Amino acid sequence: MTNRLKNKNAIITGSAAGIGFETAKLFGQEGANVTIMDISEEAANKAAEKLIKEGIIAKAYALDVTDYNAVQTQFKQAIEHYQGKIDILVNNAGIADFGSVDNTEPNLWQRVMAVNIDGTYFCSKVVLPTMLEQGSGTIINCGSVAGTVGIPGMAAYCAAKAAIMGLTKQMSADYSGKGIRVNCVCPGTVATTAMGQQLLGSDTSAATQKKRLSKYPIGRFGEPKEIANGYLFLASDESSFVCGSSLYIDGGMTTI
Ligand code: NAI
Ligand code: 1HS
Repeated sequence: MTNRLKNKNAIITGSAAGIGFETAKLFGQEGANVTIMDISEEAANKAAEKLIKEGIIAKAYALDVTDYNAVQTQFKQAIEHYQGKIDILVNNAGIADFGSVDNTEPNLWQRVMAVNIDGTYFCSKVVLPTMLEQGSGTIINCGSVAGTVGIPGMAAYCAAKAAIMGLTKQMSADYSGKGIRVNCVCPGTVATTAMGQQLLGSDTSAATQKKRLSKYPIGRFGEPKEIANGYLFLASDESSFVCGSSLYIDGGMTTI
């Protein structure tokens, strides 16, 4: 532990599992008071218990980031729980699904957009009044390589992630002069999470694996900790001059 987030209060959405959980753990190990928020109440509670057992200060809340009323209620409680101060928001919650425009049904399109982009907007909207009053804070959104290049058969997801990356720059333009930095991470495939497994699907044949990996110059997929490290950099004061950036953590996927 190097205490890079000592005395910072951090809310991480979608943090009961995967990249979000790894981020909550890392932030806690770096001295932050952590708020786990996740659509799965049971998983959120278990995640917080795990962190508390490690000596981390953590509290869990059930939250569907697409429900604006719930976002308002749960964030109010979460911010109050840590004495009304909020230093870090990580808009990590996201879902992916498959379909090209011609065969994506509107309800799937709307759900993918809702969780990724509406959720990012809702959660940011409710922390901003406190951050503006403080004159400090950092918001980190979750883009993707899919927000930069077209991934065949992922229309809604690519659109949602591109929107998040655009919103990141826009928010940075509005708030960086007010002490609030806004950035995003853009991960490449992290195969070990539930989303990674969904992405890779059931075809785990060597030929398919080789084809997928050929998109990654580094020759492997990412690990949740590698994305958490990016969130940590953007959350910490080490990135104090970094505003509105997209940090690609993708093994070079977007370079070829
Ligand atoms: P995951 O599926 O393993 O975990 C996502 C977490 O978010 C789960 O705990 C889930 O319950 C929660 N969640 C889902 N919908 C929610 C909602 N409406 N409200 C609150 N919580 C909700 O996913 P993973 O892989 O950890 O992804 C995290 C973020 O990283 C996502 O934004 C994803 O789009 C992004 N990402 C993931 C990549 C990957 O290959 N795994 C690559 C690029 C970006
Ligand atoms: C789900 C995540 O945002 C990554 S989409 C990229 C898929 S791949 O074709 O580069 O493995």
